[in-house]
Amino acid sequence: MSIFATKSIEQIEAEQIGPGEGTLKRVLGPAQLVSLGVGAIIGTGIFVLTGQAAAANAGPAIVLSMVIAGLTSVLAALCYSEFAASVPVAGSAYTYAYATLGEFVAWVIGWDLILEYALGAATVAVGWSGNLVTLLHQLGVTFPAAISAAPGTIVKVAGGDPITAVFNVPAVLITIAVTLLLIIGVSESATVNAVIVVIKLAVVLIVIGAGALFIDPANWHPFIPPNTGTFGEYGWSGVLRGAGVIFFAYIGFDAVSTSAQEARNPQRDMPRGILGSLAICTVLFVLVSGVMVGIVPYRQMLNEPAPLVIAIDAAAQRAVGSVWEGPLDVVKVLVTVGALAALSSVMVVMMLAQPRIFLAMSRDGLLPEWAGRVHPRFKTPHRSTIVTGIAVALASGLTPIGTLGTLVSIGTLMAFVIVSA
Ligand code: ALA
Repeated sequence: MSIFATKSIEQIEAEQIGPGEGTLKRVLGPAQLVSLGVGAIIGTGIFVLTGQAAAANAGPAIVLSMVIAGLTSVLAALCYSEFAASVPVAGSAYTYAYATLGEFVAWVIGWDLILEYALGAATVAVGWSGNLVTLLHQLGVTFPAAISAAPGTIVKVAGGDPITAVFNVPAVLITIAVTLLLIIGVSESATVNAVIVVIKLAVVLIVIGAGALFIDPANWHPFIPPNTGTFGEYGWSGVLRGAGVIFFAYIGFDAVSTSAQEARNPQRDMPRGILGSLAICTVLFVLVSGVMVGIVPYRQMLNEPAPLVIAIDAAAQRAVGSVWEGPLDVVKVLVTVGALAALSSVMVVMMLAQPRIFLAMSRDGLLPEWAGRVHPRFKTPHRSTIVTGIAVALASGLTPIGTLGTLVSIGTLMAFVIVSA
């Protein structure tokens, strides 16, 4: 047997029946698949990174960066759609590599996907922790700084000396909560995700609608600020660098493909889920970023972890004395709550995806048999979900967000390259 041996689609589908306890349930319809995609996509990228990319790289042309990153994602999404419809099993990029490039490449990409999904969830858990501490602070509650970040991280404390953190407790708690939900069932997880998706879509639409009233077109000029002489600092190179930075915002449409084995009608609905969610998010991202740099001069968003809050703040200052003053204060709190909700659902979908890759690898004998077991009642891959939960909890409790984010980008890029190949 060559390590480059491939498997036919018929063989892959036949092997999906698990030992004893059966297989995953085909329960997900088109709306749930689109909402899984939106759930995975809208998160840290749009709520955190957009301001940084506009301030440091693209200026108001962050809108063009969004379009470029969106178009690039569409190319990968077309490949994923084609595959998810023709090989509707749980393994996603891992299985597609097995069917085409052979077992060795599949094995490499199977492990690589841990970088995208498990560490992606860990990255977002750390972001969630930061947002929770901010929200508690807004509510007048001080969370102990020492247990709010990875070991060695210097945490600024209002009115006191900086503290060196020892562990990120909120990140671990949200990971445990998501793990328990995922064990209980895929329908339940999809329902919770759908509720969160409605909340975050509402928040994004409110920001677009309310913010649009307070745009000062002068902030859009010059649309592409002149390059500073350094590659990636404004000018066209800045637009491209910006696209690279906010590419993270689009990651997640591919996670839909790991649910192909749980889709009722994968041939019809997987392309709808993958391309539909990407299309919705691309339009929203272009609008949100355009509104954001229309309200606030882009340079003001440098190193700001909550750029949308800064934008709504600026709008609120312009609205003082008008009927909008009160509503905009509410919108500001909604944005923080929306960010927390958004990050939770990104975690749900990423941590839904990871055990399904393990399940597929186990069915092929590339992981032990227990990793592919499906719970007799819940019909979820409970053991690999627990292992994923423990790994994500440890990574998010102990690792700084910058390290995690870099590993996620490497893993995702590699997966997209292999799927396209
Ligand atoms: N696209 C996801 C996010 O921005 C990974 O959080």
